[in-house]
Amino acid sequence: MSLPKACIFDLDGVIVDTVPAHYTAWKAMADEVGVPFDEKENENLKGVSRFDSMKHILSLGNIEKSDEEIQAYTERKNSIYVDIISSMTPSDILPGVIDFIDTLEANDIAIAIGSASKNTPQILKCVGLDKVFKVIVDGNQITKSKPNPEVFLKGAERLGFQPKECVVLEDAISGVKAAKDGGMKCIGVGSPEVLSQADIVVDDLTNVDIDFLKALYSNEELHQA
Ligand code: B16
Ligand code: MG
Repeated sequence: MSLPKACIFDLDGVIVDTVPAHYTAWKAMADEVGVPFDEKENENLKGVSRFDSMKHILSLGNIEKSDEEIQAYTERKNSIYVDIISSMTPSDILPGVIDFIDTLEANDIAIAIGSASKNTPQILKCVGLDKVFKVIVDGNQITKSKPNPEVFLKGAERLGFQPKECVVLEDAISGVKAAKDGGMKCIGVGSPEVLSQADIVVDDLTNVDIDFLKALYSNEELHQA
């Protein structure tokens, strides 16, 4: 096999830069419960569901809350978040994404979304990508949050391909682990130190092309793009 059959894209932090909006909204919740929270700590929430993210923030301050209270925090967090992202437009798509999608389509490589976000449909609509992906698996359709591989395995299954025939593009530690535990190749988008479990890490998708995918599948020595 010299090329993958499909690419499964994470959404937040790979296709659109919603990471600062998530951070702003979680920081407001952390301030409310009196827990110190910064961008480094926010790395641990990337790819993690809303409920588990709030639980994580509370655990940082050894704070106990009932499931109902946690749910109420997540609803408040989401309303801050949705307010910020509702003004997103196609100009918020990250560098290299559109060209890479065009390349994949031209080479008959299927594309899917594998995101933990329940806001996936709204985000894709805002940025004009709601009719582009063959398969969309998001937070509304999964029961186990990343690092569990469920979201990507469902994506591969609905595409009709084996996990090893799919490449996942991910910006989160939890998402990279999910892809690798699911038996897929993984291109990390971000810092090589943070995403050390990925097969290769890039800053963004600008230099990810067909030759890059061929190299990934032929196990050639890969250098950071
Ligand atoms: P929502 P991804 C993830 O999306 C985000 O990285 C993570 O920060 C967020 O908490 C999670 O979605 C749930 O999002 O609150 O919108 O349902 O990176 O898997 O595309
Ligand atoms: Mg992400």
